[in-house]
Amino acid sequence: MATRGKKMVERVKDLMDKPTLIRNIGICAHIDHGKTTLSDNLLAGSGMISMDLAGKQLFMDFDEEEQARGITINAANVSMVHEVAGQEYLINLIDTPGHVDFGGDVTRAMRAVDGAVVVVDAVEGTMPQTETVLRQALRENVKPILFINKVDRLINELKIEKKDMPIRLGKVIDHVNKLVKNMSPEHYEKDNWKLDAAKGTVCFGSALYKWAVSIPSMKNTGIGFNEVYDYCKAGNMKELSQKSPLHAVLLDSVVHHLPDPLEAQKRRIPVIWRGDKESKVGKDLMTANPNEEVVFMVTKILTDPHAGEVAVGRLFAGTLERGQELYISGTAVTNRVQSVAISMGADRVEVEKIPAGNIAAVTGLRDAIVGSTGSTVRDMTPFEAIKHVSEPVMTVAVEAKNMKDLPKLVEALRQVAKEDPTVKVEINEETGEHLISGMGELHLEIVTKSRITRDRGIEVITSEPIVVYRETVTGTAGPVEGKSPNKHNRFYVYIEPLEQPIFDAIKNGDFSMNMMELERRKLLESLGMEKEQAKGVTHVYGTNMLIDQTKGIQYLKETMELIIEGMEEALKNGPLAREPAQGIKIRLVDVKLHEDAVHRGPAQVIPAVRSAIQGGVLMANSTLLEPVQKVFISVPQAQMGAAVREIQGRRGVINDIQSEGDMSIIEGQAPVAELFGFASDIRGATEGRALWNTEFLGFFPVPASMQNEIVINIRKRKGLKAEIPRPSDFLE
Ligand SMILES: Nc1nc2c(ncn2[C@@H]2O[C@H](COP(=O)(O)OP(=O)(O)OP(=O)(O)O)[C@@H](O)[C@H]2O)c(=O)[nH]1
Ligand SMILES: [Mg+2]
Repeated sequence: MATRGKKMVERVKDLMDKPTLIRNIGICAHIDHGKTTLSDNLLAGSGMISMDLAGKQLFMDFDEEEQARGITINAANVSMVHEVAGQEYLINLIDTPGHVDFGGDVTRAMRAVDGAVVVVDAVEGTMPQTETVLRQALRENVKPILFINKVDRLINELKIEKKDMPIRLGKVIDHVNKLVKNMSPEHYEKDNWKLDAAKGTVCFGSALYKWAVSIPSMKNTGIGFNEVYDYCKAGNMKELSQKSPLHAVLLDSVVHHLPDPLEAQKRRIPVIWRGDKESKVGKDLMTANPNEEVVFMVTKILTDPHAGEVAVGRLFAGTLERGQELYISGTAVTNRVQSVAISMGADRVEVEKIPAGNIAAVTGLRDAIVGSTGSTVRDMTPFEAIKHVSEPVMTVAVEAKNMKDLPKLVEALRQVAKEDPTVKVEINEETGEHLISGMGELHLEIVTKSRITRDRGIEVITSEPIVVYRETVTGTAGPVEGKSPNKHNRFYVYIEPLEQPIFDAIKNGDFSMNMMELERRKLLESLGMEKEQAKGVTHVYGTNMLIDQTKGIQYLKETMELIIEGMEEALKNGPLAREPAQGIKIRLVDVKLHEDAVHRGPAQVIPAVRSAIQGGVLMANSTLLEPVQKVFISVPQAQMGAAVREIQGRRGVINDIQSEGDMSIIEGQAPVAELFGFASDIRGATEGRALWNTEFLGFFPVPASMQNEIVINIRKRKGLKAEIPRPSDFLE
């Protein structure tokens, strides 16, 4: 690998500044559909690993935990060169995980790439995560092509007949097209992103046995479905893979149908960057101009035992070089670029410079977190935040086993939070009991066992996971008066539920405070907000909105920062159970301020605003929300009843049951709180015959009859007064 890698680097370097010869692609799919095996094929095709090892080495699953569990946990990057029709191309590839707990890595990878190879298992067909990854790609304006994998299983295990093969495969394509069309009619129709075998945007094959075909490839190789069928039946896939190798067929499709960075950035910048497209830097972003200011977005942070922290991301403009000072969004500082490198799976190879349109690994950006924009431009409008589809639903408390590890643990937790924005960390240096929230049990296990104990040698005691709740309002209240401790400042607010369409727009990134003001107002009005209110939107915190509807109040402008701080304090830990608040609209309608700045400082304004909001929330029918997951179960007919009962017994709902041959596909949903232990229960109930997976659905109100009890339990656990709080606890 070392020598192969070296030569490769030289070839990569030669192509880096020829954007039309670059493709930045992500491999994404439902769990186990064969992404990493497919990536091995491409690596072998480029000569980076031996063809014999492809499919066994799982080069991109270089973490020992990944090898041990047989799943991908981390998205991994590699740059390689392929020759297509006599021309060399640079392929920057990201292999993403399929397990839902690591879905955040897929979302982040989609920001770095321009095209996606969506892999679908020919036997399983499209699955819940297929839908999710497609949605993520489309949202980022990343163009998909389709690879239908494991076709060998269709022939050798399912033993379908030759004539049924095109029908069966056609069904998968139709289904994927239906998804694309529903999710994004514009992409489907206007951009012509419909997947079309005749055009070559669909390939069929077997990553394990290293062959593939597409309609264009059939014309060149003479290998079509008939031949594929015969080779598979004859157990001679080796010859098939020589006549029609996967890497050649698929990369042909990648090169012809996925956009180069020049074409892609024109289309992608408007959705991922809200700054002025007509400005100098706006134009440079749209054209991936390598000769101007640097604009880099960090999509992944790795900790390397030697190099320390490595920020990997997409360079959208300028050329990265050692020694550059980059402003890091969200901080007041600059960081000096210490090295720039290209990624080679677990390894990185340092290079002199990397021009726009590539994926780069940079050291020295110690203040960057995943999602940061690093730029030579001061006050650069940052890229839009990466919107994750799932939210943390579970929390564990961790404590250092040895006192001496206390500071190291705090440091490790800070680092974990920087690397993975889907992990929420709450550090409590007083009690030493820190909270880590994540997507699920596996996610939390990886954070505690791999990231903290294995990578950093810190032994910890971890609690059982507990559910994360949210608070919101379903009624309205106001005007609620909040008084400052010195009584000289008063704030009057209305508390209301935020309109659902606006809530959704914030969640999926259609709305952002980075938008130009007029554009922002227009959007809010189109989503049903009154003009007056849309004009007053001052701050968005999570999915909560502060609207200033006051007029001509002296000193208000200079006080606004403190008001915002008060809002954030009130909503970070809601008044009901100190869980985060969501979907609350706060309208500030009147303010009285002391004319002397000394008497309207932080110690006065923050508590006044905070208490008005906390009291107001409790008056507006405060409601506790719990996370709910979709549950998909595939089980033989005979065990269907038992599987259904497993969901229903957990305050669950069955949404759909379909049968396919002898199998039933059950789609339901249930609260996370009830799903602990589901794995072993469903195994027991169905004699181990059920295949199942879950996906985040959202936060929903707990049953009204249970709310008080749950609130009191959370409060007890947190050491709060074991009573339902009242508005008067916050207001005078
Ligand atoms: N029969 C057959 N098995 C395959 C094929 N491709 C992959 N597999 C097997 O499917 C399993 C999963 O393959 P991976 O490549 O790890 O799948 P993945 O999509 O990367 O999985 P995650 O990253 O964990 O989501 C492995 O046991 C592979 O050997 C194929 O074309 N045919
Ligand atoms: Mg994988």
